[in-house]
Amino acid sequence: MKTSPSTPVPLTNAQRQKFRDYGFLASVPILSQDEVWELRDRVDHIRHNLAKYKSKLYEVESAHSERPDEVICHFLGAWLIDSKLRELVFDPRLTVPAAQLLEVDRLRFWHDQVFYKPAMHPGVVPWHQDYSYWTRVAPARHITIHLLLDDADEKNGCLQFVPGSHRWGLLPSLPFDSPLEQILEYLSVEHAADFLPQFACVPAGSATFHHSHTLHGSAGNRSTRPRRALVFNYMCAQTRVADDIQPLLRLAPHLPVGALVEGELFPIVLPRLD
Ligand SMILES: O=C(O)CCC(=O)C(=O)O
Repeated sequence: MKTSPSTPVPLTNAQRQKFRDYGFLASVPILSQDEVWELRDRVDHIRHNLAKYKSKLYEVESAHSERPDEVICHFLGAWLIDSKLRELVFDPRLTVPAAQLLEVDRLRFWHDQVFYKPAMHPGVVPWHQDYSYWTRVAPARHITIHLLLDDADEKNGCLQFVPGSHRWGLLPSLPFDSPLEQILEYLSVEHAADFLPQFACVPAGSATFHHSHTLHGSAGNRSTRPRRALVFNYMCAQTRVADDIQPLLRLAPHLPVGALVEGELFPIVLPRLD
């Protein structure tokens, strides 16, 4: 069967079971080589012009702006600026497997992220669970897709996951510039014994999928290659506001507690409504 570039390959039952058991799935091919090259250029353009684009993004990691030689580049909201990134948010190659793994029929977009690790850079992403940063919305039914724009391996700081940690309950959130292993201070004796990270070596154009409670992080880049990744965060369509002390994202309208998280910034991506 001939498939168009945007045709998703459904995940197998074995892949879905692996996600349920371990809390992550690697590595799923998504992009063609041409798309990878194009996206590298687009992401690099935004990164080189962060001062210009800052007001159009949800967030630029302040610790990186202050200490770029120590903290990696991380920003949210590039889908608002770049048309190809916007298309990807709705791309069935991302949304269909995400809905399959989340076990939902309707999927809503939460936000995107870019993580850029320059060559020979010490910056880490400390061990964390994504939902520890998202408790202002509920229920906790979210999934993260980490899509590589460079081959990622141990040397250039690929993502690492702790299998089974999605069943450990919610741990505290830590600042982005914390040391890699800070979370170990908060683990019970049992969980510390089960803290057995696995490296996710993933080629450019492929992605990992992880559960909102799976512990993950990444070490510094000891290679002469950059490690660029696009991240797409999705959630179930019924997600509601749990805390309305401020808007959920910098450019988002204020939604009251109990309101559905909906509107232009939080579109339904599956089924496609166009
Ligand atoms: O790219 C990284 O090293 C971290 C990514 C991450 O934390 C995420 O995808 O949730």
